[in-house]
Amino acid sequence: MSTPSCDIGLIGLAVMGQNLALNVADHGFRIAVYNRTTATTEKFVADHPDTPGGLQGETTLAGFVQALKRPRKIVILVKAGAATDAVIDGLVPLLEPGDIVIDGGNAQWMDTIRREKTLADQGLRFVGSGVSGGEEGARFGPSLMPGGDPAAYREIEPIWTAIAAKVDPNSGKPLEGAAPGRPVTGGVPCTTYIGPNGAGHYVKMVHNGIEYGDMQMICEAYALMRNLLGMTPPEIAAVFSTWNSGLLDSFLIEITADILQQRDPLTGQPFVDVVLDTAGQKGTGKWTSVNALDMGVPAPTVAEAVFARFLSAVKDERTAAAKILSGPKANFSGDRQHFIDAIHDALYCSKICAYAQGFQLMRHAQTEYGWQLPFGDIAKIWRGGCIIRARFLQKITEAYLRDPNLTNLLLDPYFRGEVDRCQGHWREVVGAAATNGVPAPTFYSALAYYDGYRSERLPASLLQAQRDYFGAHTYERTDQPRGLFFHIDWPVPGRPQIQS
Ligand code: 2AM
Repeated sequence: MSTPSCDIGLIGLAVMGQNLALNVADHGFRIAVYNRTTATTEKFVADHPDTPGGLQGETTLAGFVQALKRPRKIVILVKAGAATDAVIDGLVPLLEPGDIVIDGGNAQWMDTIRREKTLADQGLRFVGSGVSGGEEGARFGPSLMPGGDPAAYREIEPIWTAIAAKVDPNSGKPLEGAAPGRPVTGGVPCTTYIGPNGAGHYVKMVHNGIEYGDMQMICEAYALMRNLLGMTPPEIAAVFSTWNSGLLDSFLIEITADILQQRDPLTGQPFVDVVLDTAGQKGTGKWTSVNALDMGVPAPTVAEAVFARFLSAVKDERTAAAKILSGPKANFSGDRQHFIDAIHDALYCSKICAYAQGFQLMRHAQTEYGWQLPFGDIAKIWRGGCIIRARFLQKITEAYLRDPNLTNLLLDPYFRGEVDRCQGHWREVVGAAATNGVPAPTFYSALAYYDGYRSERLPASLLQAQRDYFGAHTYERTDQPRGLFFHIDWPVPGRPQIQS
């Protein structure tokens, strides 16, 4: 048996796995790779003979495990769910105490909690690491959200730090210029230890929930410019380009400007017009929303973004309904530049609310699951590599530096001031969207969240009275301490008296 020579191993050579393996090898680490289908491994290794660290293809799991220096570090990047369990089951009998298994897939955090416990019972260490940034991120620097045994993370930290995206320490902007074999040097790496067991995958899920919100909000801004202002896709692209050098500077705004400039190679039409308007999803936004409902945390804007995708998916029903249901005809007669600026502010405020909701979710989850999440650092590692990377995140980091126990992002002095400054425009846009029949569900939802959150008194008093009326669910009184419950006997038909 030859001496183990690999610093780390990776199982699963689909797109993400291949790109992450190349990223690791670019940084001088020798990596063993294994894939269920051997031909994929052989082709991958043959296609990349000259990486700085070196790729070592293995055709059996046993050979793969033997190629690794101890404690072994094995990244699994297969389809989340049953495939991950199948790979772990095959691997465990070949491992020795102290070895580290890292799931880099989009696992559901409860699965990660379960797997971490099962492996810990067998003396093995398990890290569930969120990996965001798609193919490009995996290749040149993703945002990494590792959770699990802290000592296990320390073992993989040099590799995680090397392969993560890097941002400028002063501006927080992602550092560019990576090329195969010439990775970015310096900068602040977009990885940090998130917390025990499923914390990393939980935070990755919330990242994706926020991403759903960000994307939908951009689409609503586009729809208002297109359908209410009658602007063409290239004109709207120019607006997004301008926005990308201001407060909204972000990867998603940047790619939106590119997309809106793109023409369809087949017809020459604006590309956005030939794409069918039905949005797909892989489920992380839904998980985020289900978890919000399970924990009883108000995260309506993220959920609204998921529902907007569902509504887009019932294309046939919408096509039929469009012929039957009436509404106002969009008609704009104001100052166009003023309204474009107002859309900017509506998008900005809605975005602040979506992030506030995402951080609220994490705040509740840490109580639910016994974590201590580093909120400021989470915002920090989202500044580069991932899909929601944005200048804005620097401000969230600063907010949590000011107050690590911040109850809600909306209460931070900076964000409070920004919403105060921009809310007039936000209300104007929501009003115009409603008046003109342009659906803007996340703009509406975020505004309702904001107004609800700042309301000392909500009509829930009436709601609770209704519950007491029909179901004797009791109520608390404004003039009595919390936790004391009262009930009055409501009239029933034929017995119309009220008693106290
Ligand atoms: P394959 O190339 O042999 O299909 C994405 O599907 C990745 O996960 C691929 O590398 C795929 O391997 C791998 N994968 C999917 N299901 C798997 C399983 N049950 N066991 C091992 N690898 C699996």
